[in-house]
Amino acid sequence: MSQVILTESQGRVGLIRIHRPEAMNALNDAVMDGLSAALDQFEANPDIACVVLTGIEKAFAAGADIAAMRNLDFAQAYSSDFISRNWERLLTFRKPVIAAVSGYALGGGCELAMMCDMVFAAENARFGQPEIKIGTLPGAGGTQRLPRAVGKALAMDLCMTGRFMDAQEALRAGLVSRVLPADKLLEEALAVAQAISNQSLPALMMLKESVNRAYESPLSEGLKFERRMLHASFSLQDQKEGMNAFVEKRTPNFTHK
Ligand code: DAK
Repeated sequence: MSQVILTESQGRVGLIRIHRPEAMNALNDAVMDGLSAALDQFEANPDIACVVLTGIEKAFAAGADIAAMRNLDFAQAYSSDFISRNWERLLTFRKPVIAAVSGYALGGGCELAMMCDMVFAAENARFGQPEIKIGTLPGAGGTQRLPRAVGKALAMDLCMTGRFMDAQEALRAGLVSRVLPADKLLEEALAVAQAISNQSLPALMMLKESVNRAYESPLSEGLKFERRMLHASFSLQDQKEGMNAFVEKRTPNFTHK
């Protein structure tokens, strides 16, 4: 595993840290390849049910590495499928992922947070899509996921001005679900991840797939998909265990089957 990505397991939770402090965690090939490898490892491990993705105190990630990409020309960017090839892994990761954001989440860093299932922000978090200030535009979903998360007006405001949004504004806008003191961020994210990881893993995965359908299909198709997933969940041993435990007034013992 590359040193810019640090991983550890705590119970059924996998923790991934982006660690490139000299460049505000700017995202280069080493970071994205390392992140993909870490996700592969946690996806393949049946004892991991939830992942927390975090950075350093000053930055979740201040965007794609500007120094590394500034001299690219169109032909190189297009033919090498610049960035796309190692930026998609989070999107195919099937277990729940919490982004724990402290400091800057800018450009590709904000886009990376938005690829996670939920975002917790420290009080010092700053979100933005400042690509316009360096003569370009968001390229990893900022123009698509940001309007879905916060609405068109605020997305245009952030993308066109390049201004940063603080944690409270991000909470009001719906980009993040919790704001925490910086020194409690990771503790809380890990505690929530532990609680989630005690639920039935296949049911969590079906739930994640169903919520993501809300972004990919019209309401009627999403509702149909959700209904079929619900029917399928009745084939899980965990569904029987969960409902029996409720009726018998005891804590369920999920086996993730
Ligand atoms: N890239 C490279 N280095 C960066 C960086 C970045 N994005 N952000 C910060 N650094 C480096 C700085 O150059 C500096 O390095 P040294 O000078 O010490 O060597 C070090 O980190 C500390 O930064 P500062 O000295 O600037 O620290 P400050 O506290 O004064 O300011 C800041 C922090 C985060 C506000 C500032 O560094 C800043 O504005 N950074 C740039 C933010 C930005 O513009 N981000 C968007 C980048 S464009 C694509 C997918 C995605 C993308 C593109 C394509 N495809 C799928 C095709 C994404 C594009 C982007 O993200």
